[in-house]
Amino acid sequence: MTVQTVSTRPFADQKPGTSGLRKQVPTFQQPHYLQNFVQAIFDSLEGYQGQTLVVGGDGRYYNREAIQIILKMASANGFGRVLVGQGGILSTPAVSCIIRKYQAFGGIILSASHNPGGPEGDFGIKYNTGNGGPAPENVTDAIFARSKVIDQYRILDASDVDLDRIATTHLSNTRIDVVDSVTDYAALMESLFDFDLIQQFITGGNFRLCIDSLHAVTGPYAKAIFERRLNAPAGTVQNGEPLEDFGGGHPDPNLVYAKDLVKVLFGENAPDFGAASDGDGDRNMILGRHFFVTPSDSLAVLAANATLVPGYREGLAGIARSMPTSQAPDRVAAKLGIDCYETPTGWKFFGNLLDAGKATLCGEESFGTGSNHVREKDGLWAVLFWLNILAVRKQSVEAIVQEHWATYGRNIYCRHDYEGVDSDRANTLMANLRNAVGTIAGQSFGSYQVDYADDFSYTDPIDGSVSQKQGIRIGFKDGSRIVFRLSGTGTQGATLRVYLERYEADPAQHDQDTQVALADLIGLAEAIAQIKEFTGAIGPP
Ligand code: VG1
Ligand code: CO
Repeated sequence: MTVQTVSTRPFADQKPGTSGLRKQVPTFQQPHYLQNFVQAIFDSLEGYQGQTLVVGGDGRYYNREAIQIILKMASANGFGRVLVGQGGILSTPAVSCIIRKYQAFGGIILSASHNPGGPEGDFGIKYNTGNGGPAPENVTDAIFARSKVIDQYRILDASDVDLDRIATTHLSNTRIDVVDSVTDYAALMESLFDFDLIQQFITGGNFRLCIDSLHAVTGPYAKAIFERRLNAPAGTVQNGEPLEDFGGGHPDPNLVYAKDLVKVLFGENAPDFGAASDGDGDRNMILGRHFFVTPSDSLAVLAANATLVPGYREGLAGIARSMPTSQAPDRVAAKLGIDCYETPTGWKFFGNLLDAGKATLCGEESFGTGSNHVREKDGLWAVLFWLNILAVRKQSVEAIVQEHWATYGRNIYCRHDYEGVDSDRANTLMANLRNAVGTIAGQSFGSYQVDYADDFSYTDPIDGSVSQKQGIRIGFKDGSRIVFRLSGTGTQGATLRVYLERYEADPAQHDQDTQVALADLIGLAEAIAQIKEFTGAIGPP
């Protein structure tokens, strides 16, 4: 086994987005493309010689090939040990858990999350630091800078590692441990939740649940935890075999793409509880019988009920939410007398707050919820948290949410995505908004009086780093809000995201249909941003 130094030329497009580098599979399959990015990661790090790296992915097409390349490059670059999930499988929260548990130097996650997979689908790669969380912006900036000038990479000339057998082998001086994908993560879950109580609850005959893994990474985790450890009936986990192309679907847990689950939970004789997770297992969607819980409300409900759960019995230090997430969690924080932090979109911005002990629970409107137990959002953790609360309160999901709204008021909320927009036009739309914020402030639109309008800028309270241009916010005097930003996870064209929110204090108005309740704001958003003119879309998607 010899180390080869391979000459290469930079690719200009290796700038990580909201969550790592995501491209279509053929882009990653170009000679040297993945290798360049991996070497750029290693070149931007210091002090990893002899240290441990964690590697795993969501099982999508090209996962195994990528892992073999990374193992050989990790060895050639001097890592002492690599922990890799069996079959190359590790969910994103499991990688975070393993990095922390074994005090690894960092980890590499192969995933494009909820984006479709397969030979013509998407692939992605992301570096996580020693706290288990996504690399902060100064690290991803350094990786990108390095990728633009890289001229060689190091790789071991060796045969492939058997990823399917749990065993320890060596690549030159590097120890390679193929580890069970589920064990460490499942043990962490068991340390946080009352598994005995949840087991009694879901096997007691009065409660039925359905978990949909959308043929993505959580299948083995969900089967091990729900069906084997908690004794839920076989078949509780549907679409539980990870497939390289996710069965042709989008592994995106929302009302559109998790259609099998939606059909069950909104059908006749529906179960009491349903949940789905995404490609890499960090997102979750929570459903009750004929009832959808918005992710923003979910975070608020978990926060309000946290002390019912063993891992959070002592209470919360604080809550953090991404800026476009609804302000429902802020109301819980205010009542609890704890801080609520507002961060830019992307889990990497929660890391410092979690490390500093300022926030215990975090969430994003994009079906992401998590806590200080790891440094990623965590789909199955959220499902277990809900089940633990349900097992204690013995009420329906809908009743718990209705009661929450009666106590705190309801932040009626939705997000509209305008996909496949021409990038130049999308950038012009945002530039126009940016130029207009100064004049929008102070204006009135019908009954809506603008309270503030700005382009969100975040100063990290721990390290003082500043992240600018994180989305246009227009806040109204009655607490309503419209937010505009462009997605940073897509691989083709641009996606405009419009986030809409209105606060409703009156319980008699809480059963309103979301789109109806937000109709005025939707119209306003379209007019202010000239969405029709720039995207060609007639009405919300
Ligand atoms: C989206 C979500 C964001 C999330 C990110 C990664 O980003 O809006 O909240 O953190 O995906 O999630 P964007 O830039 O497309 O809006 V995942 O589960 O794709 O790693
Ligand atoms: Co994800």
